[in-house]
Amino acid sequence: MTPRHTLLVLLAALGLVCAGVLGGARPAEAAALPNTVVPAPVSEVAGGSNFTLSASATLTSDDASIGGYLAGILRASTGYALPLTVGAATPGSIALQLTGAPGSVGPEGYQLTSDASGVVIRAQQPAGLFHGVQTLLQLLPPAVMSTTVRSGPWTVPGGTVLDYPRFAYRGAMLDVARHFFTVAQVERYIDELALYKINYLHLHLSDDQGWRIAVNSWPNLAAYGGSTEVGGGAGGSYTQADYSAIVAYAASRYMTVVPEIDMPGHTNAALASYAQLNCDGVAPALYTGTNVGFSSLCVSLPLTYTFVDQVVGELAALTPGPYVHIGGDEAGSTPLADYTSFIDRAQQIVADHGKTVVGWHDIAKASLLPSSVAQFWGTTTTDSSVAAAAAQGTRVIMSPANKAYLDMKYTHKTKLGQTWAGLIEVNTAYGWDPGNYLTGVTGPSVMGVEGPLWTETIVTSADIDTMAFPRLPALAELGWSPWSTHDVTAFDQRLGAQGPRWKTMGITYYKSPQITWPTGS
Ligand code: TNX
Repeated sequence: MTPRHTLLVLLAALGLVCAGVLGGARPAEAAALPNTVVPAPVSEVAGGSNFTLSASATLTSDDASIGGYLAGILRASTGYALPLTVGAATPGSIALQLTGAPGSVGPEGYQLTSDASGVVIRAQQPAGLFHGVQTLLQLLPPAVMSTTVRSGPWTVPGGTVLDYPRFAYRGAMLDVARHFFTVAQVERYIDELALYKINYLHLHLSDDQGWRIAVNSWPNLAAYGGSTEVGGGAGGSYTQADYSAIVAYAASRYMTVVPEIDMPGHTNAALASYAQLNCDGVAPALYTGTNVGFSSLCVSLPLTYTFVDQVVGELAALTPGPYVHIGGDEAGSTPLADYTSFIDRAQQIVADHGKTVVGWHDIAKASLLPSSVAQFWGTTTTDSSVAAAAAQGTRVIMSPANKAYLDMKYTHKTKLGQTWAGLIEVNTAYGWDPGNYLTGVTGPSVMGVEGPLWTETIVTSADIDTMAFPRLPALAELGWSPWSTHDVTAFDQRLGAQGPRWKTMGITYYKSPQITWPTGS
C-alpha cells in the first residue's frame, strides 16, 4: 500500500469512527474518493460532500468545444438538458475554467474539485480541461458512458484531484498498412484512447502490404500500392482529405497525429507501384503475406531521394504536429552502409520540411540529428547503440515489444496476435518503469511511452479493442502517473472498475483472470 492509499484508508476509517461516535449512519460526506481513475492521478484527497447532477444543472465552459464534448456524453446518458453557457459557475453546475489552476498542473494537467455545490475543473490550457473531463467521467457511474438514457443518481464523490502527466509523450500506434482501417474505425480508436489521456496517435501508413495515404506527386502509391492487404483483401487508402479529417478529429481529443512512412525497408507496396524506384527497374508483385525484411528502396538511385522529398513534403504539409516517423526498422535487405547513408539523408529531408524525425530505434545505427527521436522496440533491457545515442542527447520513446506491443497474445489461448516477443498479460504490460528500464536511457532521455498495435492478424474494430483493452490503459498509466503511485494491487482494482464502462460502450475486451471484474462488466 502506498502512503497515499494509507492516507485514504485512514481518512475513511476516521469517517466511520466519527459516524459511530455521533451515533448516526455514516454520513455521505465521509465517502473517500473511490480507487477508480485510470491513469492514477498525482493526488486525490477525499472530503466534503458529494455532488449529484440534477435535471436542472447547467454546464459552463471557457472552451466551447470541450464543453460540447462533455455535454454530448452527459446529455445522452442522463437525458438532462444541461444547457451550456460561458461565464461564471452557477450553483449545481459543472464548470470548466481556464483560470485559477495551480501552476503545477502545467499545459496538460488540471485540478478538479467536487462538493455539493458543483464540480469545477480548472486548467491552464484546453488540453488540461479535456483531461480533467476524462477524470470526471470516471468519477461518475459507468452508465454515464451510455449513448441511451439511463437512470442515476449521477453522483461525483466530494474531494479534490490534482493531476498532470509524468511524460510529455503518451502514444498509441495503429498499423493501417497490414490491414486497412477506415476513417470511422480510426476515429473510434481515437475516442477510446482519449479516455486514458493518450496524446499522440502514430499511424503506420505504409508497409510491404499496403500504401495507405494519397500522394499527389506519386498517385500510384495509393491507387495501386493501396489496393490490397495481408490475406489479399481489398485494402484501401486515405485521400488527403480523409487524413486531414483524422488529424482534426484527433486534435479535438487533444491528440497529435504522428504519420509514419516506413523506409528504406518495408517498402514493397511502393516498389510495386513504381518500377523506376527499383535498382533493376522491375516492379515486384504486390505482397499479401506477413514476412518482414525483404524489401528496400534503392539507396544509390537519385530518384529515391526525389521520392522521399515529395512524399515527406506532402505529408508534412498535411500534418500540424511536429513529428514525421520514418520507420527505419528491419531493413534486412539494405546493407548497413547503405542504411546509414539513407537514414542520414532522410533525416535531412524531414528537417528541410520543418519536422522532427522519429524512427524505430534501428536508426540509432546512423548518426542522428540532435532533434531525432528513437522509438525503442527491443526485447532486452540493454541496447548499446540506443544508449550511445541517448548519451548524445537523443530522446527515446519506450515501446519494448515484450511489454508494450499490443499485438502480442495475452496467453497461448488468445486467438489473435503474435508471440515472437512473448506473451503479455495485463500485469506484464503494467510491470515495468519506462523511466528506468533501458540501461543508459533514463531521466530526460525518456520522452514517453507508446503501445504499438500491428495488424497482421487484426481485421475489425472488435479485434483492435480486444488487443488494446485492458493493456492500453496499463501503458497509459505508465505514461501519465507518477512512479510513486505504481502499485499492481491498486492498479488491478482501478482497471477492474473500467470493465463496466467498456461494456456500456460496446468495447470488446479481454477479461484477464488477473483482474476482479465487477458485476456488470
Ligand atoms: C516487428 S517492431 C515489426 C513489424 C511487425 C511486428 C509484429 C517493428 C518496428 N517492426 O513490422 O508488424 O514486429 O509484431
